[in-house]
Amino acid sequence: MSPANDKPLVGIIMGSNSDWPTMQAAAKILKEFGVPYEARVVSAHRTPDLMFAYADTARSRGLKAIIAGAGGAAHLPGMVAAKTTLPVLGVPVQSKALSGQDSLLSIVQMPKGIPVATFAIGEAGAANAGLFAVALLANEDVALAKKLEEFRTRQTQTVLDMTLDEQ
Ligand code: RP5
Repeated sequence: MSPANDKPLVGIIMGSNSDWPTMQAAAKILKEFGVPYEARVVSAHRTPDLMFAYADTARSRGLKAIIAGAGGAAHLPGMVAAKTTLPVLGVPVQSKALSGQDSLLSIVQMPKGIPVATFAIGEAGAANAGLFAVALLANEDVALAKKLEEFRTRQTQTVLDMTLDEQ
């Protein structure tokens, strides 16, 4: 899945299609900025061979970053990071049992040597992972950096324009 037919620069992967309502927030940001992406279900424990192949070939296929979302014992981002030197952005999906605390700790507590940039639990984290991927790409892309500046300016203006109802 990609907004254009361009080669994807960012891979969005997730452990299950039940993660997609959350991970769509990352896709929405990339689409808004015109960054070509792909989105796929890749499970660390249910499709381990696919996960290895995905991570192994990610750089040679032209990806610049991988956004990986998972819930529960969320080992997908860490395992993918173990198999590629691309930046891996981890999104803890809100789990039913522990509201995503388990996902967060599984992703954030990587032992030294294999980093995963970890974002907030749920949709906010997915959107911020999308924005972070844009910021990474913007280092080498002046037009994208300008779009990011404009996004921030609009966001600031939205808050400056906020009014409160009379009490
Ligand atoms: C994880 O288990 C997925 O990332 C998902 O968050 C969670 C539940 O998966 P399903 O049972 O909905 O497929 O692997």
